[in-house]
Order: sequence, then C-alpha cells, then structure tokens
Amino acid sequence: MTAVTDALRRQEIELPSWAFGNSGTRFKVFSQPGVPRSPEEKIDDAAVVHRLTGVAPSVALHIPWDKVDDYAALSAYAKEQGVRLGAINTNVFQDEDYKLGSVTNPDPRIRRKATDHLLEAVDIMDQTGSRDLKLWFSDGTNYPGQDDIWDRQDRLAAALRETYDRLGEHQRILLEYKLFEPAFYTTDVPDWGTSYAHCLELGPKATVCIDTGHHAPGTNIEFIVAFLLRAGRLGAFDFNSRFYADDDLMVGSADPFQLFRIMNEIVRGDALDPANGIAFMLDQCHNIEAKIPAIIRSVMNVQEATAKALLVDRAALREAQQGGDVLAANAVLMDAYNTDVRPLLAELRIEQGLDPDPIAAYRHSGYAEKITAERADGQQAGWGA
Ligand code: LRH
Ligand code: MN
Ligand code: MN
Repeated sequence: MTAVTDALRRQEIELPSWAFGNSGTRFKVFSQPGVPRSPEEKIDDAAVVHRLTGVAPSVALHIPWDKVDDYAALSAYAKEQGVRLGAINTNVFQDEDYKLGSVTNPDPRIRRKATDHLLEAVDIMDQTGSRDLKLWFSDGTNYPGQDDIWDRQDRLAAALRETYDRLGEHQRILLEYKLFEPAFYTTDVPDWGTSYAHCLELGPKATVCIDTGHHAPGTNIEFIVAFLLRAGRLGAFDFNSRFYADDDLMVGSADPFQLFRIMNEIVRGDALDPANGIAFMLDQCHNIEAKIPAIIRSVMNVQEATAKALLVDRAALREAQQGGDVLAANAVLMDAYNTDVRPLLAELRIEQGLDPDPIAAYRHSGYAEKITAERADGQQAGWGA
C-alpha cells in the first residue's frame, strides 16, 4: 500500500489558465461572477486549487490570452503563490489572417506570421522557465480540392522544423492533434499517427499530446497511450471528457472507466512519476458550472482513476494473461476499478495536512464570496473574445 500512496503523493496535474475564465460555446459565452481579470488572478485561482488538493502545482498559459509585458515577473508571482508556470500554449487560430490556415496557409506571408508566433512562444518559455511548448493547429480545409493536402504537410513540417530548431536543450514540443473542427473536410494534424510521424521526423524533443476530447467516437485511447509510451513519444495529456465531440467537460465525468483504462496504461508503463516526463494537464471549459470547484472535482477524478490503476494487482494480472485466463485477467482489472478509493485519498489528504474533502473546504473557505466581491468585470477565457 505504501507504494500506492507514495505514487499518489508525487502525482502532479497541471491546470489550464483558461479554465478559470468565462467560456461558452459558439452560440453563447456565459459570464460568471468573480472570474479573473488578469493572468495574475488566474494564477491566484489555480493556487487555491493547489492548496486544497496538493497535486496541482503548475499552471499552463495560453498566448495571447495570458499576454503580459514581463513573463519573468509573472513566473515570480506564480512562485509567490506556491505554483509555477507550466506549458506555453500557442494560438494561431483567432486571427482573420488564419482563415485558410496558419502554418499551412497557402500564403507565405501568413505562414511567416504564424511561425513567428511559435518562435515568440519559445522566447516566452525562456523567461518563464517552461519546459513545454504546446502546439495545436486549427489548420485544415472545408472542401475537397480547396488546397493541396501534400503541400500543406510540407508547410507544416517546415514550420515545425524551424520551431524545433529554436528549442533550448531542456525544452520540448508537444504536438496536439484533433480529428476535426474548425476544419470539416481535412485537418492537417488530425490524429496521433500524423502527430507521431512529424515528431519522429523532428527529433527526440518532439512528443505527442493526447487531448482526450479529440477523437472519433469509440476510439480506444488507451491503445494510443500504450503505443506512444512504448515508442517514447508520449509527452502530455490534455484531459477532459466528451460525449460527442470536443465537449471539454470535466475529466472523468463522461466515462470514468475510460480514464481508469488510460491511467492503467500509464501505471503499466511506469509513466506516472513527474520525473518520467509526461505532463498531465487539464484542458477544459466550465460553461455552466462553478469553475474553481469544477477544477477541484476534475483533479480529484484524475486522482481517483490513478489510485484505482495503482491498485491493479500487476502480478496476478500477468499470471492470468500469460496463462491465457481471459476471465481472470479481466477480473483483476475490474476488481481495481470497482474499489472505492475515496477513503484512501481522504486519508492521504489528512496525512498531508489537507482537508479530506477539498470541495467542501473550498465552499467553506469564503474564496468564492471574496472574488465575487473583488472582481467586477471578469474576462473571457479567450473564446469569442
Ligand atoms: C483545441 C484545444 C487546444 C487549444 C485549447 C484551448 O480544441 O484543445 O489545446 O489550445 O483547446
Ligand atoms: Mn487541447
Ligand atoms: Mn480541444
């Protein structure tokens, strides 16, 4: 049991700055009272989540949503609040110029502008001390014949190469993929295979980011996890839940069993410890629910799935697998999944001087009332801004 609790104590989950801001769908951005008005206030909220859960020590930024004049100062501010700045997310999807694509645009001027943004993001990483540059491209086409699929791959490869060559020794590219949306016919990085192939071409500092909401219905995500881990090319997760497409709901809410199966491959691959280089990030929007408790709930959902994965009796599983005992092997997995790990996690929190119920602790803290009173006129996360 100590191996399980030790692993849980060392677990780290990265929070996205944008989850604290107002967000919505393409139909309506809803506003909530008390949302942050600045990157500093997003960091304040993230620090509250970390203080209550003990496992969320870093905050991912999205540029330009979190643009500031002095990133070193922002990094120092984060440290004062007890957290650090994590991945830098780029944004080459909210500009008139990118209507036909960013780095794959047929116009070389626009490709230059998009690539310069990626290079600027590496400059920011130098100032924040961030390791990870997360790239997601909305690039693609809507109609057959609209552009040349091959040429677009060449343009993508060129932009990635330039960005990769600008990375410092300890910096990495996380290349995210997404099946569709906003492009509806072709997407230039639609799946893990495309991302993986570009990463292989780039070199060892390029790895794949799996956003759990970015697949076709029924995709076996844990297979992708296993494949990429084995190949040494899994860099990060953008965790969220989906029922239909890129729903960005709380991780573990739509399909907790899938989250368990994913974490089971992580534990199988010995990839949970932060020292092993996989970044476990949330990428969610809380449109109709209160944001900070929703983020706390999400962190707890990841912890619960992780605890269950750690409880899998690996020796018994191996034995059943090697003996060809299908039912026994499946039962080992299901026994772990069906264990109620909430008491274990509550105990662990008490041991760490935390409240066993972080959501109740948040409700009693008065923080929601405080930010509602202090922050008039909160910001949108960036969507529809
Ligand atoms: C795209 C995405 C990507 C963006 C984030 C805000 O759908 O998942 O990670 O950077 O949403
Ligand atoms: Mn994402
Ligand atoms: Mn997404």
